[in-house]
Amino acid sequence: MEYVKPSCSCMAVRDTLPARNERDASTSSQKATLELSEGMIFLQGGEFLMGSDDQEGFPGDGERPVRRVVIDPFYIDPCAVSNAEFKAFADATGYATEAEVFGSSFVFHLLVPREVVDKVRQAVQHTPWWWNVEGASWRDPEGPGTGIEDRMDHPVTHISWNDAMAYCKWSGKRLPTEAEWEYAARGGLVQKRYPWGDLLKPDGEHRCNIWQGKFPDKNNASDGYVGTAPIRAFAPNGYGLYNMSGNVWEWCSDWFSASFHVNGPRENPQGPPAGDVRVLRGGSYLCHKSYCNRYRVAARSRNTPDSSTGNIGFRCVM
Ligand SMILES: [Cu+2]
Repeated sequence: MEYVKPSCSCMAVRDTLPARNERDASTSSQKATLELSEGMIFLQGGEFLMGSDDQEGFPGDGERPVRRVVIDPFYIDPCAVSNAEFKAFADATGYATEAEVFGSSFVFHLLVPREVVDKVRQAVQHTPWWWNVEGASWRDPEGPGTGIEDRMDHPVTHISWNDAMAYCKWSGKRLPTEAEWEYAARGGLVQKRYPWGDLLKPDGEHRCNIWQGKFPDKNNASDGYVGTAPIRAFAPNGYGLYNMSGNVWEWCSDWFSASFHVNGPRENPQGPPAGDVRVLRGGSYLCHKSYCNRYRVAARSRNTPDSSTGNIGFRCVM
C-alpha cells in the first residue's frame, strides 16, 4: 500500500499494513427494522454556495473556488453515530472494525493512560503525538481497559471509512456526499466561517469542541472537553445539527481530490470516480487555529479508507 502523508497534524494514517483482501462490508444481511427516517432531519436541498476563497484555507486542501452547487433533498442524522448506536450494530452483526482486526489504532498521546503505555507500538513519524496503541478500538478508545460505559452518548471513534460503510449498509442509511455534508453544516447560512456564523466564540461562548492551549502538549480544555464531547453537546446549527464543527472528523462518501471539483459537476456532485483517500469533514477536538483550522465549515481533510484514529467518526444520511 502506498504511503499517504497525512494532510493534517490532527490526523494519522495507517501505513504499515500487511496486504489483505477487501472484506465484504456486509457481515450480516440483518436489516434494522426501525422506521428508517425516525429522528432524522429533512433538508430541502437546492442551490448553495460551496467552498471558500478564504485566505485561511490551506492551498493543497482544494477549498476553492466558491461555486454554485445544487443538491436534491435528503434526510440527515442530527448527530454523529454514538457509541450506543454502534454497539447495537456490532452486537447484532458481530462486525469487527478494522482497528479490531489490525489489533491497534491511533490514540492522541495525552489521552493514553499510564497503565496502557506499554501497549504503545510506536509513535508516528512527523506527528509524534499520535501513538499506535495495541488494543485501541471503538470499544477501548484509549487502549485496553479504557472502555466506553461512561460515554455511550459520545460519538463512536476509531472508525475507518470501510467500517462506516458497513454500519450504513446495516442501518439502511449511507454516508453523505461531501456536498451534502457542507450544505448541512452551513445550516442555511451563506458563506459563513462556522455553522453558527463568522465568530469562533460569539459573546465569548464556546460553540464547539476543539483544542485550546498550546498544541500538542497543553490542552486547557476551556470548552469543557479534552477528548470527545457528547453528541448533543453545544447548540445545534440552523438545521438542528450538532457538532458539525469539532468533536470528531466525519467521513463522506467521496474520494478526495484537491482539484476535481474546480471544473466538476455542479448538480449532486459525488467527487472523482476513483482515488486513494476519502474525504473527511468538520475537524475534531484536536484542531486549533495555530496549526490546523479545519474546523471551518468549508475545510477539508482526507485519509485512507482503512485508517482509524481516536478522533474519526461519522454521521449518516438517507
Ligand atoms: Cu485539525
